[in-house]
Amino acid sequence: MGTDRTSDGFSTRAIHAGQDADPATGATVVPIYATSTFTQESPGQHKGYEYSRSGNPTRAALETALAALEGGERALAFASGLAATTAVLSTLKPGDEVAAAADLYGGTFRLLERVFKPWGLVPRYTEETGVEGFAAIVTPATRLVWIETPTNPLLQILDIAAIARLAHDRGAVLAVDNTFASPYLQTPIALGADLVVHSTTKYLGGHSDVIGGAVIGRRDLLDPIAFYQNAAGGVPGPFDSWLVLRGIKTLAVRMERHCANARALAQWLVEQPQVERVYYPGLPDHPNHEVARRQMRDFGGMISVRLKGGAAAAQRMLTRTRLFSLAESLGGVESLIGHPATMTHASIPAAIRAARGVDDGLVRLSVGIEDVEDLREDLDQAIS
Ligand code: P1T
Repeated sequence: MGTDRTSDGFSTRAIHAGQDADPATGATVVPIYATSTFTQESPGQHKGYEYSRSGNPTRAALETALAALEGGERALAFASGLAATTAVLSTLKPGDEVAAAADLYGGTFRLLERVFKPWGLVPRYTEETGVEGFAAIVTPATRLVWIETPTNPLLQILDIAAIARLAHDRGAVLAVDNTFASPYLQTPIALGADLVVHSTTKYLGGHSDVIGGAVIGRRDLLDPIAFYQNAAGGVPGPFDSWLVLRGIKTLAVRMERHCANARALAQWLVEQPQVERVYYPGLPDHPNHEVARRQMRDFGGMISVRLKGGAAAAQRMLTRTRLFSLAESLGGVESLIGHPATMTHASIPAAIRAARGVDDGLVRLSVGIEDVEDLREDLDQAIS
């Protein structure tokens, strides 16, 4: 558990929040408590832990660190980002409505449409990135507004403060999936959001070696989610918790390099004759560049790109990179290239995807922290 160090700067919190020396042994780094259970002195008399589904010291350290980084009162860690999303949606009742931005990770859309809709939840989507789009789909039955920003995969930027005001005026809760930004670039709770959700698989873990998720927010909203976490049981094991905790320590320095590399590549891509459109919130002509400037510290490591040759050109680029690995996921130190239509967003029906601009011509880049000249050369030879 350890102290939360709320008054310290971001990097100090990343390295120290929840990460005091181990009380049992003095270990400087939080140990991997690989134990399913904890010996009690007498029934009900123990040192705060009984059984690792209900609580584990390594996971508790991660949860304290995550709460400190997002500025939330409490955090809960899950076995995946989708397990975290499931936990939030499970606090709703059949008949409740969710108002969501249309540009979403494909797995989140699949969860809403194919798991929670049959169960009775009513999801509604807006294609508009402005607050008016949400105003049009929020009804008296709306309990939850759900957004990603930047969005996956079109890198749209949504105004968290404005959408939080609308949600609260209409009696709903705003949850922000902060996976693409990470808490280093953006803290939605400070902007008015009620809940933050993460796939810790991405920038928080940072090394493409673990699957995890988290929910962060106020204690009153987290209490029913904590009940669900223990009752339903989708928790991360101690080793996975430790990997995320280890990744978090270097989040600030990694994000700075991700952002610098992505900015340089986005500016270079715009100049290339083969390129039709570059989606990057740091470009001055991005439709929501000003909102991004206001609510983010920098513009992130994700770029989407559309080539002039359409699907065929996209296919060539996807199979020709040597440094960028053709793979799902994002946010690791190594650069990845992906095809949302057939990979991360394949679970969205083709007609809906195409109408939203996620078609066969779209390529997504997760820019890693390698030398930017090498990354530029790789993209250059792949599109030439
Ligand atoms: O994969 P998992 O840890 O369960 O996280 C799901 C998830 C949630 N939210 C966002 C914004 C995401 O991007 C993801 C997972 N996304 C990918 C695997 C991807 O390549 O886009």
